[in-house]
Amino acid sequence: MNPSAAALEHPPEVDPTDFANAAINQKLTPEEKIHLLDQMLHIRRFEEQSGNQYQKGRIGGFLHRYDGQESIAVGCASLMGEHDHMITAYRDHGHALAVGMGMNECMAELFGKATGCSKGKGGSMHYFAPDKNYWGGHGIVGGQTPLGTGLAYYLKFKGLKGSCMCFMGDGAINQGAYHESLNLAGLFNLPVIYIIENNGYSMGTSQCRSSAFKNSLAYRADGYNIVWDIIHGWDLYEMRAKLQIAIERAHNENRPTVIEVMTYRHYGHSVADANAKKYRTEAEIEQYKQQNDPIVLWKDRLIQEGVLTEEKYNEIDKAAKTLAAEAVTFAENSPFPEPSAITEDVYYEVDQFTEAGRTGKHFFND
Ligand SMILES: Cc1ncc(C[n+]2csc(CCOP(=O)(O)OP(=O)(O)O)c2C)c(N)n1
Ligand SMILES: [Mg+2]
Repeated sequence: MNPSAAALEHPPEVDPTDFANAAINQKLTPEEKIHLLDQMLHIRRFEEQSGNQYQKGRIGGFLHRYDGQESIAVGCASLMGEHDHMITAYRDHGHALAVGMGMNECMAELFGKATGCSKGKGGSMHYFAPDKNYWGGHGIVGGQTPLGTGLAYYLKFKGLKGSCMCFMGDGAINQGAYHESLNLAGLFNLPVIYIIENNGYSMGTSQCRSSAFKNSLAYRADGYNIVWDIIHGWDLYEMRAKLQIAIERAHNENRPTVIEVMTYRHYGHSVADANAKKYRTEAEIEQYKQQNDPIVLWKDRLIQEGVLTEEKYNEIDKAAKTLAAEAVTFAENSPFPEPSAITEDVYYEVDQFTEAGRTGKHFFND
């Protein structure tokens, strides 16, 4: 269980009785609300297929599923503008699909095929789409935090009105790189939003056994003079309402935010840990699945609002399942990369023969 959930001491900056009333949510059209559901279902059905295909031996390496956490990536992606960026850790499928990457390129990447988003050479933990402001996909716990801080530095340096949403797990907050990042972000006033997806566990270790904290994990931000907040991640309205405040802080004041999002993963840490019931009780898993599944909650909410019917839901879900199944066929039928491709795509600047690659000077020098 996530202890932080019981310690909501920080006053919310928007109406906590119903986040649907926040201006950013009031603006949503029925079509947009359905689209958010569609995206969450895409992720859920993609992950089901990824798990199935792994078990069939078609996928090598690691695989970390995002089932249960969908509303976080989808809520955040729905708020992205031209200069808003995302970077995350190895649990990266949900963010990828949420920013608009296709199931085919994502499934093919899992299969190690040349048609994958990283040409089959990255696998599950290394999805990238720079054209969609999506910077991966990183396997080293906390390794993405300095990179995300750097992206925010870039935005400020260039005078762009944007933000970098830098996602991590609750286990990453004890890494030195995270603290160095917070220090620089607080010191330089960088438009970065550190989003801790607190699913209660780092592999098989519960939050209580891995982190020393007062009140909440986000509260540590106080020490770096960074504003922080807590979000119940399973509520898409709350996710969007509170994240929007952080985005505006980044856009208008060039200031960072730390957000702790309460969430839960339905399955094991990775495929190597399919027996996730060893370190958490069956009752806890069931409770989250029954009461805190972001898709069920959003579905119920939309039916209550008269925006959705059971029939429409089934239709959307069926289409998501079909897309996921088609992605498997696409991946199966795609070729593996040529052995000669192993030396390609190692360093972008050199491969592309860019000015930076030739001169060794990057954007800070122009
Ligand atoms: C620096 C480093 N140490 C250890 C690992 C092994 N490892 C991979 S995932 C993980 C747990 C991280 O949990 P959390 O940050 O809560 O993310 P979650 O998996 O829950 O999304 C660990 C210890 C690693 N990849 N990198
Ligand atoms: Mg975790």
